[in-house]
Amino acid sequence: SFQPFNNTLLMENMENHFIYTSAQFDLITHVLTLGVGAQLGGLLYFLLTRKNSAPRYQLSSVLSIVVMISAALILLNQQINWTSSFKWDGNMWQRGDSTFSNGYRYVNWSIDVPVLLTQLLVVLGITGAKFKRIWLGFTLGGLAMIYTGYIGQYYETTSISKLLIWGGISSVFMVYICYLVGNTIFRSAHTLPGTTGSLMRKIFWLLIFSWTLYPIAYLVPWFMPTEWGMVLRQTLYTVADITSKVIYGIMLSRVADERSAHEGYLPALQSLGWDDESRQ
Ligand code: RET
Repeated sequence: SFQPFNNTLLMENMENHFIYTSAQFDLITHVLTLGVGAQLGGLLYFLLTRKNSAPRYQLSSVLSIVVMISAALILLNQQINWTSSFKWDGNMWQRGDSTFSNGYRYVNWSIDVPVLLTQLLVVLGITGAKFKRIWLGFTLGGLAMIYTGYIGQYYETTSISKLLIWGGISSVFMVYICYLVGNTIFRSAHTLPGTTGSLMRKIFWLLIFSWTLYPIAYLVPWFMPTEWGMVLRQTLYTVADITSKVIYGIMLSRVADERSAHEGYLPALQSLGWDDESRQ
């Protein structure tokens, strides 16, 4: 059970305050490893399919590659950090000589959140002054959301009210970003060819679903301060990482390919199998 250390200076994550069974400890190790594997698989996918779409959309795959590499590194770091922060006493996993921290994730999001949102603008074909304006909203809103949450997560073992207040401030920025994303997608979706408009709407809902998992993970110390809560939190992070980065990137590259095919770009027509009249 949760062991408060009664030390307000001790700003560390709740994961450090439990003793785990081998099943609980292994589940977290494995789920963190799954995260690394998914990002590396995604990396290979984007490297190999990048050239299928027209040059103007290829930047979306390049940005996915940037996200895959930075996420694979941070998740590998989390896995190593986790396994080196506890020691096996023959019966249970006990606290070791170092501290486990989720804070690395937040700092990594400083890169991934602006990059993931920029991909949307690339695939939607938004350029010039409009690009700059929306990009600035995404990036400033994203950084404000992340850094207020970063401060808040330091309080999860000492002050739930501070956790909730910083989380609330962070959520205001998240709502703003989601509004901006929805506005950008729904305004241009009806101008897109074929099924790409409806695909973009699906991407919007995937983004809302996957992004919502992060604040739920943030709130675990409030609604489930137990060993299994910690297993849940790391699982939520991994599901969120796979959907918000890998699946999202694959869906955007599908939109890029279909748009390229509608514009007559041969490699896209060929990779989609649309060049063969008899199959259409
Ligand atoms: C925080 C703090 C609590 C309130 C809210 C949060 C939102 C986090 C989000 C993170 C998204 C991260 C992504 C990373 C991809 O690499 C900061 C947990 C609202 C939405 C997409």
